[in-house]
Amino acid sequence: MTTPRKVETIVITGASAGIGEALARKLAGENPARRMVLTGRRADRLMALSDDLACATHVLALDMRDRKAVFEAFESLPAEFAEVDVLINNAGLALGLEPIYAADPDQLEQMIDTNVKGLVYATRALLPGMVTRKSGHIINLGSIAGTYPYPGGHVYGATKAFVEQFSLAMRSDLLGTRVRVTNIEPGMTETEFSLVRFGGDAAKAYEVYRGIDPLTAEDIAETIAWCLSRPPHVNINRVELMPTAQATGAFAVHRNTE
Ligand code: NDP
Ligand code: 8X3
Repeated sequence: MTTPRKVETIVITGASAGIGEALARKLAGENPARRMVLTGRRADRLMALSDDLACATHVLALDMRDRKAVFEAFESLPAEFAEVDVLINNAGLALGLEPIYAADPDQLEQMIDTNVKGLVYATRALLPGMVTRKSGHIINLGSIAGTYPYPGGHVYGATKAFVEQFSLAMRSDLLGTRVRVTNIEPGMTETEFSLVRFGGDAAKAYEVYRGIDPLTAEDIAETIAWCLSRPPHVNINRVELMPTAQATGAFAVHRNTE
């Protein structure tokens, strides 16, 4: 048995807000010796976060939908960040809540390109190094929406179902490499998620969480940190978590009215 490498270099996609930002703060706070690559489209947010963190950071202003940019950036990381131990595939979004027959095709495409294709690009770019070093951990942000459908969730939920299956499938391919894969599947978590989903409509976003105690970005960050801190022989395949105030519902039935 060789001694596993200590977790040191961590890539977080979508670190400019919400869960990604909370996780960067949590992991840097736990161990300032860590090195962190922070990605997102909003460079100003990433720079401000980087200034706040005690650990060494490398900021990548990057649109995850841009395949060439993602591969180039991750395959040419500065030497001190090049040996990535952990990839947090967090960048993602939901857009709209209209039924599929009325949804905006551009929004549908943006969800697929970000949540599915962007996640695959980052994974494909960074996995070879992990496999060669026989050490690594990929944490994907799935969702309860990948398991339980809800009206208007169609493509968003389907992207997260992809993430769920992709995570399990990767475990098959990675057997024997010591690289771990975990899918985190949260329910309602109050971040900028609903603001983004409703195109910046703060009143609509507020309604989503009104009167309940939703999960927080910090709750998810703690869950991820716990998964990362398990000993190397333990792979947490998936974690599904919801606010106590949320549950799945009964099947919906439409009755003919005569
Ligand atoms: P936020 O909207 O607060 O954060 C989303 C992050 O993703 C931002 O940093 C954003 O950065 C980044 N992002 C979005 N699109 C792109 C893109 N094209 N390229 C690069 N980065 C992008 O939402 P959350 O923190 O809540 O969401 C994080 C993940 O968690 C998502 O995958 C989401 O689906 C998942 N999730 C969220 C839940 C919730 O209820 N909040 C529940 C279950 C899962 P920027 O805009 O700067 O590019
Ligand atoms: C986000 C959770 O239930 O709003 O993935 O789709 S939900």
